[in-house]
Amino acid sequence: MAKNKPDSVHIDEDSKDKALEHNRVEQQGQYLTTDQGIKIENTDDSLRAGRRGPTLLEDFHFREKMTRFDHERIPERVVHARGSAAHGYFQVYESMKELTRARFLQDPSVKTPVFVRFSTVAGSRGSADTVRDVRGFAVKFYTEEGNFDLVGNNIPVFFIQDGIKFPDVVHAVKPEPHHEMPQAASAHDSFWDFVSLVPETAHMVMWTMSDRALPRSYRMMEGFGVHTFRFVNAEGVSRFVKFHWKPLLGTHSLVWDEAQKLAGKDPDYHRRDLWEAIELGDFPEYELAVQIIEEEAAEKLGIELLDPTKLVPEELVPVRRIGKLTLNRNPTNFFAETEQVAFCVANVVPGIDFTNDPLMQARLFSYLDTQLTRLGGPNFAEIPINRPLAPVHNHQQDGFHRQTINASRANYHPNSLGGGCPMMASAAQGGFTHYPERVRTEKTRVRSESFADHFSQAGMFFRSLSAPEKTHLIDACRFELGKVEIKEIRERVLDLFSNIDGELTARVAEGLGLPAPTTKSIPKSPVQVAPSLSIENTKKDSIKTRRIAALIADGVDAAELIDVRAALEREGAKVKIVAKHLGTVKGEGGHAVEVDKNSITTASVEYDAVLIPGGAASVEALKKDGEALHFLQEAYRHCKPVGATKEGVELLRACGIDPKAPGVVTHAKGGDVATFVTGFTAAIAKHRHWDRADKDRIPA
Ligand code: HDE
Repeated sequence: MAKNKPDSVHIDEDSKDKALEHNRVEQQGQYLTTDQGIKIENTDDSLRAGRRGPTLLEDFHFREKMTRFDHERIPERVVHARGSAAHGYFQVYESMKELTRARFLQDPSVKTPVFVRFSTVAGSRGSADTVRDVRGFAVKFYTEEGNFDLVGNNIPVFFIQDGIKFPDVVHAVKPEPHHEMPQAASAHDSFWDFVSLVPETAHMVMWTMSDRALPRSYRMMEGFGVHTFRFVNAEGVSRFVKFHWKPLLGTHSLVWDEAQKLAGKDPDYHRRDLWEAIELGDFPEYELAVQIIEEEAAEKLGIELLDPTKLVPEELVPVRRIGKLTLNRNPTNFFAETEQVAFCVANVVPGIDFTNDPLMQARLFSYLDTQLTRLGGPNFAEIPINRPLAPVHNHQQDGFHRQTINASRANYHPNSLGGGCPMMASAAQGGFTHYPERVRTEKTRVRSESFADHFSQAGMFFRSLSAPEKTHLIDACRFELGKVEIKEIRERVLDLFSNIDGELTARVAEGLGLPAPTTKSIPKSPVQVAPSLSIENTKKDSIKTRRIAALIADGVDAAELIDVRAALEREGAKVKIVAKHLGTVKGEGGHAVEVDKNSITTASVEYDAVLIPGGAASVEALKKDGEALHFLQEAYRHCKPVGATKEGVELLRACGIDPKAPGVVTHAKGGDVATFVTGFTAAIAKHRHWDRADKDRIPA
């Protein structure tokens, strides 16, 4: 039916959920049918000529069932193949009117629906979650003006300065072409060969060797837009903007030994963590933050804003928190939503614009291009998860799997047959106008001189880390380069490192048994040390959602365990009772304690802290149980908080653990439970206690 008025749209937190509802199909109480709706009487036996005879071609149900199965797979993403996603909403704290005309950033009462996909980069769809890698942090905002995709990572810089090198860096890090090894790992010759020959990788390599590449949880990592974007306001004034996501639970990481063990014990560790948190109502929250840089200030900054291997330290340009993202709903179907979602850097709304960062420019092309293959043609924006809530009207048509039935005879512009519709929209009517940046220059393949410094920020990052973080980074380099087979590559990487920092080079060289090259003269960064880059300096004020294992056996002091558990859970932690067998454990005085996990199905690496409750018989049994001893020793070695009450303290001693070591909290007989809980809570909030001098002699 012809209409005179443009469609208007009212968006609230549930709009996308309601839109998806049209595509959800409930199977409960329904008959099994073919794709044509024919009811089926038997799906377990194929149609055959006689009971022992051949299957007949006319069995349309068998053929359809098998054909559909044969074609279930689509190509996995060429990078970021392994991912997990969630729905939620975004709300701005106050109007950003002065900075941008983007409508979803104007009104604090508006809840814009979002879909967020987290991912690893190098591994295949079935690879483990906890590998050393960058994590993707892609957010699709379904705004009233159309979709805005902020396709970021958990690391604020990138390996290369120009997108034309992306196929090279990805080929180098992916499994090697001759034998398709190793899976989801950068610890191999081709990656480090590339690094050693491309010095612009130096800064990002510092990040990927750091604890940032081993997040504890998708809920506990930062996100970054990486490139410099533009905010443009209604007056057409443009300012540069860097986007950040700050997790409200703080930023926390795993240790490498733990990450490797988790990859075997629970390859879905991050996916499960995200899923379970949302199911339990512990909704992950992140603040959107921006660094705003006026055009005039950009030149004086001393940092090339178009170079994606550079960040702008928070110490130089403050980070302003402008709104909050809450993830509150798991997808209904992994394939339909998480797998088929298509993010694109080019999806922006009026008020947000691009810059000439050559990496960003390449990305503006690549995403839609790859999705044409991955999602089987040009109509993937019609897939429910990708469909904007804003109305879509244009003359695009046909192609594989077209859903929309355009009703107009006029499929071109200009037209008179369709009354000139769809119409153009001026800026005042919400039309997107590109920021009219002045471009007057020659065509060239030459990179700007301002992109020449590859080392000042690599050095700044390394210098900004705490001593334990530096050691983790150095150990990571020793591990990765230790896996490199060709000695010349190791030597060339050391040579590269000698442009970054002397201590780094010397300690990595020592681990590799190679001479350390002399340190080169390292260019100075405008900020020499940026404390904000160290995870240790991020907030550590809550134990919400931390997983605590209580190791128990028959004879546990059940009354006290119940008190301690309740107190920790009041702070938002999750206490899991771990024992030799499932069912119940008999507590002192006959209390029965329900067991959550039997020790054969779980391991210390799945927890943030360990509690050893009192009870003489329980502790005596644990002392003779190798699994329990290993559990505790491993957690201690991974620098996790350990709490022990009464006889529980004896188990620490049996494991060679000093009850006075950092992050070990005890309470002797007759002690005050409340004081113990306060101390243990503070130790858990700190997440890890790196300053355990004796941890390396603990066998685990
Ligand atoms: Fe991507 N990237 N990328 N990337 N990227 C893809 O798009 C690409 C880069 C990022 O959960 C692909 O649909 C090029 C930086 C995320 O679905 C592909 C360059 C950052 C995701 C692609 C980069 C990212 C992708 C693969 C260099 C952080 C996963 C499948 C010029 C700011 C999104 C797809 C999801 C996915 C290209 C560099 C983040 C091939 C050419 C820098 C989070 O188009």
